[in-house]
Amino acid sequence: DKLAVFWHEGMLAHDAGRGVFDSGRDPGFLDVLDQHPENADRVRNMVSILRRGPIAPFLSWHSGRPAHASELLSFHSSEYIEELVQANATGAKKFCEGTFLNPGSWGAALLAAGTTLSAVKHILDGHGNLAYALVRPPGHHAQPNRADGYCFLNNAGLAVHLALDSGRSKVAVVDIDVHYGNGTAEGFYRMDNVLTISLHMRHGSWGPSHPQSGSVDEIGEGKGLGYNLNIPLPNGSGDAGYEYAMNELVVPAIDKFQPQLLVFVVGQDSSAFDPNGRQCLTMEGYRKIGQIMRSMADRHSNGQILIVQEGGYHISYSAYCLHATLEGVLDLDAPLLDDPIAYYPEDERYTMKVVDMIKNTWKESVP
Ligand code: 6DK
Ligand code: ZN
Repeated sequence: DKLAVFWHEGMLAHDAGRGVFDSGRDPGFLDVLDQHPENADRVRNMVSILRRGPIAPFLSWHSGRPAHASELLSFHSSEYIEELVQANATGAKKFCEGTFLNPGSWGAALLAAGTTLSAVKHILDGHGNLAYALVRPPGHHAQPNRADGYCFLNNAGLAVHLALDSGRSKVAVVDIDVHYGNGTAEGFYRMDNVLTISLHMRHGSWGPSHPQSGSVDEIGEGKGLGYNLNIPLPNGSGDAGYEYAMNELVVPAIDKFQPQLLVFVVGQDSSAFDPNGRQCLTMEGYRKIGQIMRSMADRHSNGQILIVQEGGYHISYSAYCLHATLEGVLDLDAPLLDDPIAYYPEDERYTMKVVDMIKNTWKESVP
């Protein structure tokens, strides 16, 4: 069974601008501004590694499509959609810090939502068990009433609603983007048929961390009490910490909930090299998380997983981590792709040995 990749190059038309890492003052402090971290190039590299990397034979490619405005109302309010349509008609609008709707953005956002719907429909219609929506702009901060954190439409949330409407009675969302999936959590906060789980940077563990919520005591409300699991992890958490959190928290929660569909919300900004995160996952950790997700899907949802793309800002390592994650989900016998960057020794005993050697050499060579 191949993993179906849903993609549409129209999503490259969203240009979020430049310079979000400068001071925000006018004039800024810097002459050379970086691209907005959520740029088209990062996704171009994801497309190319999936087409040209060793995973290519295990994938099939499918075109995405724009969502109809009416399809957005399962998750979003009509007032908010009207606000987006107006902003697009007017030209451009800054919704909040780092979140710019420019000409081309609305078309891309509609494609991201529609492409995610196509991906989940592929599973719901029985065409395959594994589908990946390679989409931008991202969605997991987008709330029913509000754009937030580079996101306009909650792509994964819309897919969850389509699954529910198609007769799946329980859906679980596991979000490993380094930021809290606050929009998705909010959309399902009062529901007991959608279990939302997010692993993310603990608020306060790093200056500009986003959003300012996601603590462990936010567990849902009303009927939804106990159906939102937040796993805020300390700064610097890596492969071992994430695997432990998956096995000790996520797996038992999913086993108890017994979802009929798993939605795996992925962001490669939990990697060790991401400018927008301070966690330390490597390809190995991503591969392991992918494997764990697959084993849960095999146990509960007939192997069915919808994977939805969110953040991931290192221009090359994000693509590699995506490759590793999908390898894990495919449950291949051996890793297909070596890590080009990350190498960590077990501990620093070797460093100390080297320091001792230098100390001796220095002593012997100085007259
Ligand atoms: N910084 C995402 O990866 C988006 O989760 C992350 C959005 C991070 C926003 C960081 C931010 C500030 C805030 C105030 C002042 C300066 C900098 F949605 C995803 F793309 F997936 O706001
Ligand atoms: Zn993120």
